[in-house]
Amino acid sequence: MTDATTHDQAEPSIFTRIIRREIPASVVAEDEHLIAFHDIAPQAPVHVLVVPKTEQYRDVVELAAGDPALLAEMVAFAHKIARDLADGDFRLVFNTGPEAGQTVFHVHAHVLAGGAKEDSLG
Ligand code: DGP
Repeated sequence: MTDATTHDQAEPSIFTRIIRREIPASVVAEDEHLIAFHDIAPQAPVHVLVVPKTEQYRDVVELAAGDPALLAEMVAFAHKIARDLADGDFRLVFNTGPEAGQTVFHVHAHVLAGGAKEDSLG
């Protein structure tokens, strides 16, 4: 069975299209394996998506099984973004499966943080 949410997509994911610069995004960091850009519908003062450039893994469960080192890179990337854009503290959310709210089946982490360093009460 195929539908818009299966992994065997003939079409590149929306995130692959951002990686290829086919559609615009506000990119905050990028390296050989990962890209990070602001979420189009932010749920926190800082809401950045960290996305592997490979679209081999549909969710964090597949990624953890297939390439745990890349998952560790995502965590380190998220920490750097939280330090650069906020006070260093952050939530890391991996929606996993449609019933949990996952809508893009190209693994990604939501980095949610408090905002500008000068706004921090800490
Ligand atoms: P999830 O629900 O966990 O699959 O998160 C997908 C997120 O991707 C959602 O918060 C909105 C974001 N998103 C979807 N399309 C685009 C886009 O074209 N640009 C950007 N920047 N974010 C997008």
